Amino acid sequence: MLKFLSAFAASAVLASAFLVGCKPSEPTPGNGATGTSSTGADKIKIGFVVKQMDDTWFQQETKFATEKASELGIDLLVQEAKNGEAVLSAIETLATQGAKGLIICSPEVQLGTSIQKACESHNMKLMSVDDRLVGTDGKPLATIPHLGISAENIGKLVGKSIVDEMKVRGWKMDEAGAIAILKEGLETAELRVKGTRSELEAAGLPAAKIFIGPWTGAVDITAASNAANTIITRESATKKWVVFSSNDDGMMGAVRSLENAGIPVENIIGVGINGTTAAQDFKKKMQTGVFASVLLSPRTHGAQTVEMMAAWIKDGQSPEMETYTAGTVINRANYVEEMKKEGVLP
Ligand code: FCA
Repeated sequence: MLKFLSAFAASAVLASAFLVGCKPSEPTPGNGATGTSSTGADKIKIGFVVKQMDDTWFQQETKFATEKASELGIDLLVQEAKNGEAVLSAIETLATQGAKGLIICSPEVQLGTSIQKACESHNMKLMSVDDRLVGTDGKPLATIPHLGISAENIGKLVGKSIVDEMKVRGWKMDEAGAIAILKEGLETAELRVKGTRSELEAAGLPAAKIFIGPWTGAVDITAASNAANTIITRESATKKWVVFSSNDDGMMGAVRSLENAGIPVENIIGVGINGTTAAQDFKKKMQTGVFASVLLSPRTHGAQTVEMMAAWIKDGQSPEMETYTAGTVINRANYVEEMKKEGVLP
């Protein structure tokens, strides 16, 4: 069954679930008779493995996950794994530490089957967050519960925000070029970019002026900037640009490249996804090419997956197989208010 949650409805669900159902268990006190200490040796342990701690999204998500875990009396073991090898060794370490479950945003979703097998061999329950795991055939592994964003809809929100701002600035639809920084082969990224693209094309931006910059290697701001440079050099006749990607980092790398190439900020409309990294630009006194972002809910992704995994381990209650969250457009005018509502510091 699919479950769609708005970020704020999800918070409400979390809050009410906590009030009615989830009595936080007390940490098990030390017991002199058996020699156990009060260091948490008896607590349920859950691993939370993420692909990229330099993306502020994962800093926030793991922070909320850790807070929820301590509220539930669970030991959350957070680890960064930047490649497939690191994921598989993290699973072994977690098993040695006695973890009963794993929540993962894998750097390589194509490793899905190996991750699933490794978890099964250690009797560890498995859920994915953000990036859905795929099998050897490239199709999502439907037997692994997943919580992610409603990717195509959020991509459409990005597209609408770009089109609205193009109108405000009085741009003609066919005079602008678009740069999309895309991690190919990652379903959530492909869907986000597809959603934005469809809005731009529907508003009259020619498909031939949408340039995809493949985001390879480290998938960070620098790599996005490098991918954009190739396009900017080739398309030097284009003087007005819109920029989008699967997240803030991709968009911001391309915006920085345009700014460095001497394109004035009033000729750049960059709209990201996540919100937390884009907000660093909203804080700057002078306007930059970063115009807006879609604020997601790291609280829902971190806290709710921990809550679901805890209920699965403790009460045998299986999680929803698919849960999708929504987002809210933020810009210089509303980011402080919206981020406070979401519990993330602007
Ligand atoms: C992906 C992106 C992150 C974040 C998350 C919800 O993992 O890489 O930046 O947008 O989805």
